Amino acid sequence: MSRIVLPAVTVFSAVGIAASQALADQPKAWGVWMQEAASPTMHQITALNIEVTGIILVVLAFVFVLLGYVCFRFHASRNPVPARWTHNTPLEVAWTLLPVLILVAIAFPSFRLLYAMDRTKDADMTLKVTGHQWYWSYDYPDQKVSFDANMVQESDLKPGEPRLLATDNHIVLPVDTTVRIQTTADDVIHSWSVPSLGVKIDAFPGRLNETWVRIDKPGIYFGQCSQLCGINHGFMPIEIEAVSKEQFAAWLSGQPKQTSSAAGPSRVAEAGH
Ligand SMILES: [Cu+2]
Repeated sequence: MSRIVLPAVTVFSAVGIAASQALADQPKAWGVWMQEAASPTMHQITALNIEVTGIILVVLAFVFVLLGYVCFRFHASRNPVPARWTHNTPLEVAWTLLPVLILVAIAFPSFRLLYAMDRTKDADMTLKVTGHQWYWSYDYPDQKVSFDANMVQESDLKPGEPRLLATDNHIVLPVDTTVRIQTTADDVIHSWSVPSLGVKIDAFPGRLNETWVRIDKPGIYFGQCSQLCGINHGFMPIEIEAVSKEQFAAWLSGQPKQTSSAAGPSRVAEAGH
């Protein structure tokens, strides 16, 4: 299989090198490929996607070549008297077995990845995420920090802040740190999703879901609610600033303990730590 996917890997890794100059990725106009990976989960998702796309292309090419051959070879002018047989046991075994083998070959890496991204035993810290109509609130239970994060309205955007993605308060997380993420909601079902970190997890009222993230490099990462949750579903984005462990500690010490949105955190970069 590795020989089959090699051309695809070569093409896409060239794209990856070009994109890696930006610190953190975000949605772009006319973007078609996934955002640049910034966590082990997303690196594996990207790799699996390339593998499966390779398999799809091989199957697609095979079917089209076969179809072309049949159109040509059995055209009425070349084959005026059609054969009358309707069964061919070896052929039927082959076209049943081959797809099964292909699906099994896809299933193994898929399940391996599903279990890897499910949850972690050894988290260094916890971030609790609560979905509301229509904003997110965040708790760092061990550090006793809590705040709400609302979308920045278009008229209030500062230069460089992306429309519909920037939030007034935002999550700050240290890089190279395994963070347990727990999600819940206080009204309807939401979904907390950050593409470049490979996280998409539903937030249910009355239930705690868990996943984890480990961010590779500093930068600002954006996400959106991904479960239709009402009229302002499209206006409850997610903004994460990943910083060094030292900057994170400095940010934490500047946070008011156990208060909600009143005095929100400022961006670490702006505060000049
Ligand atoms: Cu929502």
